[in-house]
Amino acid sequence: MSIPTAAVRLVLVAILAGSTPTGIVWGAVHQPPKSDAAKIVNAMSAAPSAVSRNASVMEMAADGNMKMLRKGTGEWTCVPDDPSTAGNDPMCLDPNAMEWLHAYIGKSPPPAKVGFIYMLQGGWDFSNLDPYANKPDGGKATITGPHVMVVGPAVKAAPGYDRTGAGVNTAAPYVMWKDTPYEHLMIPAR
Ligand SMILES: [Cu+2]
Repeated sequence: MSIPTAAVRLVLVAILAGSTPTGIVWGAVHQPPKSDAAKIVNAMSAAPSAVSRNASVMEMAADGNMKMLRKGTGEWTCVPDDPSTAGNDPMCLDPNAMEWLHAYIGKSPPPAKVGFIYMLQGGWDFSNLDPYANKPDGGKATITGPHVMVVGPAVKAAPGYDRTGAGVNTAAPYVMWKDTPYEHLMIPAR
């Protein structure tokens, strides 16, 4: 894989120019990337370039099927912003985390493995309790800044992570979707 072309970089500048510097308002004005090139740049922004440079980029369709936008040479997979949420939430996943993601999409039990996910652009979730919520908890979405995630059944009941649920302080390490098969650790990276 080569470095992004000038055209792709221009798209990135356009994406950045469309956002405001304040996190919360920024989520409200976010425009999901439209072209494949823009989706690839967006997906790669979820992780350090040393990770995303060689990653495959796959888009998740509404039916849960994954579409390959770019085949990478590395083990990691980056997924662009989920257009069904108001925030910019691309991610880069290791192979175990991809298995976990597929289990979540298919509503099947996740494998007994530990996976890792980068979300350095932040995350936007309808609910910190319900993995399949499609409206905000009590009118309030769970919005997290740049973070990494540890997924898999082994993280259940890990000490040191806030299990408040709805209304959790997302600036400190916390548990998302507690007491569900998709319980995972959310760890702010900044
Ligand atoms: Cu996340």
